Amino acid sequence: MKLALATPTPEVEIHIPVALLSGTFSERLQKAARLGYDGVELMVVRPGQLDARAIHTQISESGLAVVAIASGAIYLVDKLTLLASDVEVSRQATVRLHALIDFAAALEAPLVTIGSFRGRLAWAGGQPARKRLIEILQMAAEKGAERGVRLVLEPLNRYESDLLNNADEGLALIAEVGHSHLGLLLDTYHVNIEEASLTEPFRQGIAAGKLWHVHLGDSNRLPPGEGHLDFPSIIATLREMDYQGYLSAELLARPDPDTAAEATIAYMRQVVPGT
Ligand code: LER
Ligand code: MN
Repeated sequence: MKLALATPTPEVEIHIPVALLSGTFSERLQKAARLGYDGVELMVVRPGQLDARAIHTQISESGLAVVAIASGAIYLVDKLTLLASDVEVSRQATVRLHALIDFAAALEAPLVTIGSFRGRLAWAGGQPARKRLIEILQMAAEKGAERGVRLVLEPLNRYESDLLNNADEGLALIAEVGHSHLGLLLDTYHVNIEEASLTEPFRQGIAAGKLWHVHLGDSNRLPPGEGHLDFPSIIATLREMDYQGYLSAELLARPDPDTAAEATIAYMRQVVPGT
């Protein structure tokens, strides 16, 4: 099973609490490769400010794969969400999502994630906004299909989202959108808060052919092994179900971003034979 970690692209200047590794972008790539990670999940905010070709070359030279383009930092930095109270903000967020898909295609990244970037129903006028999200996702998935990029929706815990808190809800919305290029991302930290079982949601997502990405974080959002989640059971389920995606560390950079990245891979090597 392949391991990745989440780290920002060079234009992101503010601190992202769940981003790993310190130093320049190039130093972070070198560190990830040296630690033994297989890939990086890039937290992108303004793709228009990035030279995709140069980044593609830099990453290829590091020997890493770009496993996903993450949208969460867009909300943190630019306060754009797909479901915003201001229709203009929502429009700008949709344009940004399309730019992320183009950026992913340029980097040959297979996935674009949609977690906190989707916004909240409460901000966008309640239940009717769900229909708006479905339309936005249909159009974005269609663009993804043209570019060879898939989108993954991430259920978030109830304190961070009022729309999609668990795998059931995620899979239901994905079925409503009904597009081959929209799937599911499960984050072990959110699964622990919202689900009745720590393993069934993974089984369910894979059985539906929709679980394409996994975020790693322990019960306290620290590196795996530093909380009380049963990672061996999660990994056994993923193996049994022949999960083909990445496990991508997106967790609190404590005590510092390098130590958290080292602790994650050291622990995962113990519980995932062959990493
Ligand atoms: C936020 O808690 C999270 O898990 C991110 O992946 C969502 O954007
Ligand atoms: Mn996550």
